[in-house]
Amino acid sequence: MTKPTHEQVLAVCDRFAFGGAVTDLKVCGNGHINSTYIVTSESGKRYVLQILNTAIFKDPVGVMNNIVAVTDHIRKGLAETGEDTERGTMKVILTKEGANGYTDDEGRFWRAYDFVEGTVCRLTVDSPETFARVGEAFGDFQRRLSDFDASKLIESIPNFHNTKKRYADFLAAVERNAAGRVDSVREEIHFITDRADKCALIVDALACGDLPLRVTHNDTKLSNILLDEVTEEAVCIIDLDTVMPGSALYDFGDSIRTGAASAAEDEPDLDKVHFLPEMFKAYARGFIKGTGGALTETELQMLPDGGYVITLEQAIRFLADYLDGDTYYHTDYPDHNLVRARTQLKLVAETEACMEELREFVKGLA
Ligand code: GN1
Ligand code: MG
Repeated sequence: MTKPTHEQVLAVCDRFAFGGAVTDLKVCGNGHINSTYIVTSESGKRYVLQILNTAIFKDPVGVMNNIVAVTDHIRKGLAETGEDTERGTMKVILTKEGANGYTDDEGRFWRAYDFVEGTVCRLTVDSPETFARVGEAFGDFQRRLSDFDASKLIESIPNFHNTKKRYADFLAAVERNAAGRVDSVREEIHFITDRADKCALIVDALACGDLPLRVTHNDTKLSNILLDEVTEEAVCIIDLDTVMPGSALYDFGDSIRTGAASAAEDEPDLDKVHFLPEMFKAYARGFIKGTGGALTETELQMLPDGGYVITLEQAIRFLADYLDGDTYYHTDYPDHNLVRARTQLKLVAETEACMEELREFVKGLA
């Protein structure tokens, strides 16, 4: 789909109930999937305007219905306990016609949110205290949705964290060799195929009922939570596109993947990339507290597997996209997906070396 012109974006703004004319419009580049703009209206209020990637999210209206239902539920809970309903969850801005999104003449699907002022989003954190708060917030998110009727949700991306399927898709990408890159990444491919059995850990435990199905966020990377710019308090969980039934371990794992790492997901210098057990521990403490004691014995025991499997899964996804010629993730340069895959593999290797220590630690918490 072609990039909209500035004038086209302004015309789209006019469709949404932004309370006044637009005085400023900026592109905001960070996500790997959707395209984001920051809109300021004459009232001074700011909004986030996004093009939802409909090659990936095939049912955009369904995705928005999910988000409206989930955020309404959370907001109701916040109101009941007198917490911050303004900044505590995302607020969808409807179109002037009252729809939860707008499809333009070229078929792009647009949606909008309130901009949460006074917050920052980070790719890495240094402080274990901050990361523990992030853990508590994501745990709390699951707790708040524990009484949400999951049958109201569509599955926005089927098999999203089906790591076995991700692995099979990866093997197919190796087989296709669409971009002719296989020979240059043999070592990475072998690293992954050596760990094929690990891809079954969470999927099989869910299938046999050892792990419960919950309503989960499924994309809990560090940059998907807004922190107060002054206090670093966790303020608002964003990017709810993939909220659907899943495992607590997915949410735990994706935060560990990004926050218990010493560098950003696309750090090209692997010497700077390390798994940080102390950050894992801080997050685990926060997460368990946030879930309010809801995690089962098996979930607790498998927290280290959550971090491990989701990091491996992400490596598989980045490398598969590299082999396919970068058709899924936005990339800024030709080897971007390979750089990303390599950081993930380094983290997998270092996590493996600490697994016993992590297991001992969570045993102590349980
Ligand atoms: C994508 O949407 P965004 O940029 O937060 C991806 C996640 C990956 C992540 C890797 C729908 O997340 O699954 O973990 O990139 N989202 C989708 O940074 O595929
Ligand atoms: Mg996203």
